[in-house]
Amino acid sequence: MWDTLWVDANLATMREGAAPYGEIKRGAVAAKDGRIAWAGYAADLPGHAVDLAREVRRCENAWITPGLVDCHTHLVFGGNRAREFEMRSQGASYEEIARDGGGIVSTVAATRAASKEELVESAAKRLAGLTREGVTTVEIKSGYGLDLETEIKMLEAAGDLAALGEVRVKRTFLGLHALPPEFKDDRAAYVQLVADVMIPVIASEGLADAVDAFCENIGFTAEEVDYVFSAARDNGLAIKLHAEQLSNQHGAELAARYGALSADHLEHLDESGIAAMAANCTVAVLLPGAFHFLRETKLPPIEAMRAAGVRMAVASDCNPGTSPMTSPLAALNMACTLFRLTPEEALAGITREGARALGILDDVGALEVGKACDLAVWDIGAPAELSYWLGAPLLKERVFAGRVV
Ligand code: DI6
Ligand code: FE
Repeated sequence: MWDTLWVDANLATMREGAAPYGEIKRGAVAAKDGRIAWAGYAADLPGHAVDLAREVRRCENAWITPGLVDCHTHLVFGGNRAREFEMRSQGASYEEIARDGGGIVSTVAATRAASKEELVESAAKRLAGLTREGVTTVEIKSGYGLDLETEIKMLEAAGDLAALGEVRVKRTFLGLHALPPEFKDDRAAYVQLVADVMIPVIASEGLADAVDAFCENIGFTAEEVDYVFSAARDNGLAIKLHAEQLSNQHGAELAARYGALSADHLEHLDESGIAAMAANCTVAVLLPGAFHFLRETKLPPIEAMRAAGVRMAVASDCNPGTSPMTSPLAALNMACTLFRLTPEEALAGITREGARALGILDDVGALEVGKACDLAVWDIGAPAELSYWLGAPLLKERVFAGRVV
């Protein structure tokens, strides 16, 4: 006997190699103990719905997709940067503001000043924006503390969000996000602190699953990132990288050499970076929200990545500076309108490929027996509508670990 059975539904399973979207019209999905126990054509169910599950939910022809996986966010932070947004509207550039002590560093001050409870409270509101549109797994980066105490406070706040029991959370330590003001005359000492002190503590306390860095002319050099990545590897943490967002630092190649799960942004990625990512199965995480907010004009090399077989994920990059966006569906729309992904690629990007970019494809990202029963039930007539509408209330029901939440 299953716990719950969803019927009168169409499934976009997002399984590979099958029909577009892994589509199953007139399908059904069953949950047992939080996992998917059955998924397929309703006609193939092994009996009458009411005899098969304790609860039968009729979906009135809605579409069921895997719960969305937002694989790149900076959801936990203090304050916001609406003032900087105003300055940008008067002509200041992101880089100018960053060099002036604004930008990331101003969020660092606000995050250091906030209590863990305050961080949880403000992030919970942003998380509600994501879950309202079907997110069931979210990655959350630290990186606005830049000292051990505040980085731990951020990672614990992310852990507290997970403890609310509404989403899965993967945590990423982003020590090399910006140079903290107190180290402005000694970069090397900060890089050493991150690699030799922070990473071992964070790894041994189980506070993060992965390490990320901002490899950029206003961030850290490939050499500095290399030093920190080797500490990540030695401490058993997965690797991700903000690469080639504003300039080409050949960060994606470095990340790929470390077997990184993903390289993210990638507007300035070149052929050798693409080849390295393809060879190492490093996922390209596309962040059209940041592209949009920065009014960027250089497009990531989508066509070349597609041709090389690089997997592409799509995420919100929710952060106070370059992507104050809490809408995964807006990210899908922008991935299609700005980056020319197909709606199918975009949806795969925020389900299956997002899961791959987090190293949890065995567990989530597609409607497959054995995976967690994380579902989004949508009031739409075809899956392309998820990328097509902007701002429409499409979600009918969200299911986390088999429970309707
Ligand atoms: N790249 C980004 O887009 C965000 N971080 C990063 O390394 C921006 C973070 C911020 O401006 O607060
Ligand atoms: Fe980011």
